[in-house]
Amino acid sequence: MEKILVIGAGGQLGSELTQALANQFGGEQVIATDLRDSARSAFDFCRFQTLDVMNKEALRDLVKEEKVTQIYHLAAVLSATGEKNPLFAWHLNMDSLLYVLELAKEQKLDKIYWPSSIAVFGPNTPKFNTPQFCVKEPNTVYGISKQAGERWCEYYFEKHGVDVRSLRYPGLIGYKSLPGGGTTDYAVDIYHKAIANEKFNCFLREDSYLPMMYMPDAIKATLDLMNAPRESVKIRSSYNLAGMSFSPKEIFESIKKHVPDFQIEFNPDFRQAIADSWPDSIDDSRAREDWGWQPDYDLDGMTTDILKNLPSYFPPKNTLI
Ligand code: AKB
Repeated sequence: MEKILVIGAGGQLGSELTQALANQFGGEQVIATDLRDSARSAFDFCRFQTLDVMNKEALRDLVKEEKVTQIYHLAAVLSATGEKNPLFAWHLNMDSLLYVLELAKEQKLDKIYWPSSIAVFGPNTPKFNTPQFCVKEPNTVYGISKQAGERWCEYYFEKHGVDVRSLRYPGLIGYKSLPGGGTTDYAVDIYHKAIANEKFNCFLREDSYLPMMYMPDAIKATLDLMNAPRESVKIRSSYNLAGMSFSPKEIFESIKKHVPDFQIEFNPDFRQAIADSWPDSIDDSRAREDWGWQPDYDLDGMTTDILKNLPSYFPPKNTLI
């Protein structure tokens, strides 16, 4: 019987992935953990415990007491926040991964999931249809920690047989939770402004293309990878993964089809340089070949779904319900 531990469950990805894991394994088999006790109320469908992943003794105790078999380690400082406190971001992102990998080796855990990101790529990476294997040279602390993390994952697989699996997520867009501290987060905020009938102030240029993915596709990819037979998972650093690519202007136009009066202005800030260092689009053919990856959503399909569902999760401020 699998026992699943999700670290950083209260985050944008964690809140939806934990629900999907509870659906697959049963709520009693899933322990959601987060640094903040306030996250507890979102996890009435599974078990919840507060956990600071930097407290490696507490982590080890929990894994041993609960006979955990799989860890999904989602806690991280993202790209924009990471630049404000680089040493803290490095410390948190790197040390926590090493604690989890060591624990997996020591306790002979079945599987580990750890998210990587398109942030592993940098200004010298081919920008279009970025290949799985190419020059990386990331220039954000988040990207550097993800690249180093990928090397550690592969190392623990090769040297210690730890079954660690990973995806290089594009910008993730969902309506059920708020993101925190990423460069791609404008593509979440813009929907909130649209349903509130407010003008959107975009921190990227109108033509700044980035790889993106709708959350249901990200959840599907994660479960598909984790449920794939061990021998099908041939890449143990992290898989390139693609859903769609668009610019701020294109997402604005997609929303305008539903909200004709919606307005936008562009005021690029320090996050523009981060976006400029990342690819426009990603070649994910290895994920398609090795474990059958196929996205379901394009930009307009995502926009329609978000605008239909977002108001019930985050009612716009100026609407009485
Ligand atoms: C970020 O913008 O930092 C993240 C990412 C692309 O990993 N969404």
